[in-house]
Amino acid sequence: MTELKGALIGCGFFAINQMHAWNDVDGARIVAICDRDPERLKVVGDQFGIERRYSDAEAMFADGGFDFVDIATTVQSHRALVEMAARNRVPAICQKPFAKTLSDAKAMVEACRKAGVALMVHENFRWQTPIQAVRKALDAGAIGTPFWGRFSFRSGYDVFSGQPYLAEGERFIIEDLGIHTLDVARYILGDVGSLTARIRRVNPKIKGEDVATILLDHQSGATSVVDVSYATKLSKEPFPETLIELDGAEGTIRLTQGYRLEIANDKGTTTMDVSPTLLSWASRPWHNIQESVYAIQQHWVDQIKRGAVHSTSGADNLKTFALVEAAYDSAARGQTIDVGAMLR
Ligand code: NAD
Ligand code: 89V
Repeated sequence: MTELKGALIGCGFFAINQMHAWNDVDGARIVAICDRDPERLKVVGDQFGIERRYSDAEAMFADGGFDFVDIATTVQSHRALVEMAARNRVPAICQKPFAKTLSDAKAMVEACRKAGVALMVHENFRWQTPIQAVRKALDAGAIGTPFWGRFSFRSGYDVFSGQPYLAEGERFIIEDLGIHTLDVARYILGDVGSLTARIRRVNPKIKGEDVATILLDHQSGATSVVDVSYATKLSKEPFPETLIELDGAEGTIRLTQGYRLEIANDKGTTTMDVSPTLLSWASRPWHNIQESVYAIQQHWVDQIKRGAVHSTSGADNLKTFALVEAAYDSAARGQTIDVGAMLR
């Protein structure tokens, strides 16, 4: 198959990473971009040398000439744009959060299924080098069957400077960041049967919650805790590292700050540096996320070429998105939520 041609919608803060990554990906390139803000269209068009520029996505689809669309807008427009891609029979990548509600997300998956086009959610955290290293250690049987886990992201980083809209929503940390951590928990310990959550807002300058603690009952029988905070001021800022603890029948895995992976079992203790690569266009501390953007976009192309389903397909992401909704529901009602029932 020849090189895939892509179109990107949404030329904002994060799209810069996606555009750099498309330059590095083998087998695809971006031929058209779209943003309703003319300034952002010019900045990204000029920086990446893209001549075909649109302020209206319908007009871009009408002109065609691309094999897939990469939707990098914020959540409000995701459903309309994914359904537009489906109507035009164009495979689509959609940024997280996939949708505003689980019922929107289900409709988006159904629209793409009916149209027969691939749909992948840009859920990149599971593609981070340290997370992949944990997955490989488990797959190699390093600790036997895991029975307990903790997936932790605690930070005092000023995330609002790059993404000011995050301070304005009724929902914040679970919808924006916890969604990644919940996805990692699923990726490592499998799907979830039920969940209990507690949330709070510490920073008085924002609208939504900035702290969440979530207890997950995995279908495998394992129990895990997902804890996320943007109100945690540590002596050494860990942003944007996800720290992991896993206890298995035959050993333990610890992914600690500074990208250190420790595996302890009856053979002894091994410690590895699982730092992400600093790509030529990347900058610390974002390089971990930036490398995972490249990895997930390469995966998009590779699976399209193989005709295979993506790791974070729309259908897969429904199971992560259900955890987000269940967490808000649990926190509001003070009850444990049956996640399986939400997906039936
Ligand atoms: P942003 O507001 O900086 O950029 C969004 C852009 O989309 C804006 O330029 C806006 O004009 C444009 N846009 C919105 N609706 C449009 C439409 N219908 N047609 C054309 N253009 C439209 O937002 P951002 O910070 O870049 O975030 C974008 C998405 O990326 C969000 O969903 C966010 O959660 C996600 N994100 C993901 C990661 C990650 O690691 N996966 C990191 C940061 C942000
Ligand atoms: O993934 C995101 O959407 C980002 C960040 C990693 C900073 O939380 O907002």
